[in-house]
Amino acid sequence: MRPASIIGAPTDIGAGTRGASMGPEALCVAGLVEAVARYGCDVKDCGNVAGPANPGLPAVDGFRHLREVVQWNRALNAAVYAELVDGRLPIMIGGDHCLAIGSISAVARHCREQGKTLRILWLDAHADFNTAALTPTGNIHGMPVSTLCGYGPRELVEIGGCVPAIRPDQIRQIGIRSVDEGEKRFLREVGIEVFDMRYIDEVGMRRTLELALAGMDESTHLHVSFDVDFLDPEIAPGVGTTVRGGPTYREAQLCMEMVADTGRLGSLDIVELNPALDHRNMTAELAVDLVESLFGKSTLLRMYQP
Ligand code: B3U
Ligand code: MN
Ligand code: MN
Repeated sequence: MRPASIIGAPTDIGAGTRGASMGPEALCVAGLVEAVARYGCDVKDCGNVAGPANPGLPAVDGFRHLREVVQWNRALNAAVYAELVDGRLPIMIGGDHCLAIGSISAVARHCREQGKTLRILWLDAHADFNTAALTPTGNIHGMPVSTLCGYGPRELVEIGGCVPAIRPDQIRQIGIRSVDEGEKRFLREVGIEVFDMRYIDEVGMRRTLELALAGMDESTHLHVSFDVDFLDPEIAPGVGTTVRGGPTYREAQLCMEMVADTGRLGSLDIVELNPALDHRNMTAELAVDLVESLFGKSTLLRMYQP
């Protein structure tokens, strides 16, 4: 396993509910650094990137806090890119999901420069494919995927230095179960591959992951963007926008284990953990538990080989 670097981004600037800004601290209290150290050869805790406070203002022209979101994502983009250039696996801990704009645009730039192909797994209850015209809230954490695909304000789509940062065919969305009407139409139009909860119910997590990971090879850089609201709220209540009917503990474990088996994980986001809504840090501890599987914990336990 490549050496990892943990980068905190303590902000809820793109969210509708306050509190995700406390995510990095809660994940550290739950033992994230030690957990990754157990499975990665070396872990560097880079501390937190800095950015503006949350002014709590209403949306302007379809966006809440656009200027502040740009500032946070610029700082994060630089921090993530620096770790990639150093040959390390960045783990971005948010913070809300608007931060994936900064982290994934850095990963995409690095892949272009290294001649690698990029595959993104987007684990989320939401598609995060809104635009200023489609959004019911103005919250930019509902827009990172569309922004990365080039649909968004110039200041945001240009953060990684190349527009668009990613192509729709590089992304696979898993666990989706809450999509706004206009957003749904736009997803179809652009052709994002979505494995929604109904699909997972029908074919199972194993087949879903086989398909989502298909076509990868030695030159693939795999990025996992893990929105904690992907998980069923019964096991993960500490998020701002719970949607019932998410993956169970076992399904989520299998998902992480199958990613670990590829040996291609190159970068990771852990976002939307909201300690203000959690019970005794249980959601943070669950996220850390799943990250251990992502880094290969269970491959050590795999004894029965039929
Ligand atoms: N689609 C809604 C809700 C939402 C998206 N992402 C989160 N919530 N976390 C929106 O506001 O765009
Ligand atoms: Mn999300
Ligand atoms: Mn979500």
